[in-house]
Amino acid sequence: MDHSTPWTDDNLMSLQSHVLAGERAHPGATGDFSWILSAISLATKTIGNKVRRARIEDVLGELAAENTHGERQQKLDVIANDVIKSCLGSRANIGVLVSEEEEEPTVLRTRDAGGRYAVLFDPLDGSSNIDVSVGVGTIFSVMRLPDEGKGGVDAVLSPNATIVASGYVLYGSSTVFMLTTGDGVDMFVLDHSIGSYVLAKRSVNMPHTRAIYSINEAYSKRFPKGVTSYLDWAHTEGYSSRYIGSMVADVHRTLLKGGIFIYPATSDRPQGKLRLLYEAQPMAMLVEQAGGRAVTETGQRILDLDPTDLHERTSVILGSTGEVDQFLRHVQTDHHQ
Ligand code: P6P
Repeated sequence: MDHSTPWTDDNLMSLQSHVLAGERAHPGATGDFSWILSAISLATKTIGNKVRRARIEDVLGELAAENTHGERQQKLDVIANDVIKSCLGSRANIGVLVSEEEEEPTVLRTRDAGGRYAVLFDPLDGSSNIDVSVGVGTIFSVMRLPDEGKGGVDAVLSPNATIVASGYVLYGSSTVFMLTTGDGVDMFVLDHSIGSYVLAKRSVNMPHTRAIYSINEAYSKRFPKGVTSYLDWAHTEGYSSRYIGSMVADVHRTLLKGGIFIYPATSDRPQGKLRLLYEAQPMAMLVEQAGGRAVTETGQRILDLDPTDLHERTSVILGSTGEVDQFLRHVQTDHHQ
């Protein structure tokens, strides 16, 4: 007998109630984790407000400062970084914060002083697009630190550290919060009229194939041969090309519509451009939880990579399993030639 009625299946579920429901479903859950996600929710609502009002509050444009990677910082990058740190800093169970905007991590407390988690984030990815109102985003992952040791950077780089959640918030035509805690990907949209992220889609599931590739073809002369032979194949097969140049927006489209997002190593960037810990790995966890694949050009699973530096870079190939497999066939053929 079908007990479901419209109101039981689609009742209004906020991010907060969704996370609390998840906590209740895990006996022994301490609420630690929910406490962190609520801080990320608050921070991203604040950041979204700043992004939406950028022109009005004149927070556009570049600062004289550069970030740790020699990239000119946008004012909003710095503001977003400060907002996240001020929201997370009050959570007593966080040991370390790692930000794309800061060379050194913020060590809030040692492991034995209660610092069980690290939060790693790119506060405002794609920020160079803000001036032209293209979607930008916050990318984050929550890592449970190993029980042994003091905590701090060594704990974050430890192979025993475990990513327990990852997600992003896309500040686009709507503000979308994508979250996985290891049991599928759920999508929430910020309802400004009530100031809450409301559940819009449970268990996001990527199509197995989709003839869309996303890559910056301006670098074609610097791609390895396998990448160019894949692109020649895709052109012959009539694929569509979609590239926004904002990782969160490009990955969001890939998650919802399928396809493949490729940021490969190039001759001038042999390690790739995107950062492993707070861009590639959070996105890889989301993509895998949505039924896709996330690898490097050599076919290595991104989530299996052991970082040796907080800001190290990697090539990123992620998307529908059928599309990633097709790409690897071209690249691996190239390696054997
Ligand atoms: P390119 C934005 O600067 C970013 O870090 C990602 O959001 C985006 O995917 C990539 O760089 C775009 O890089 O070299 O194509 O401009």
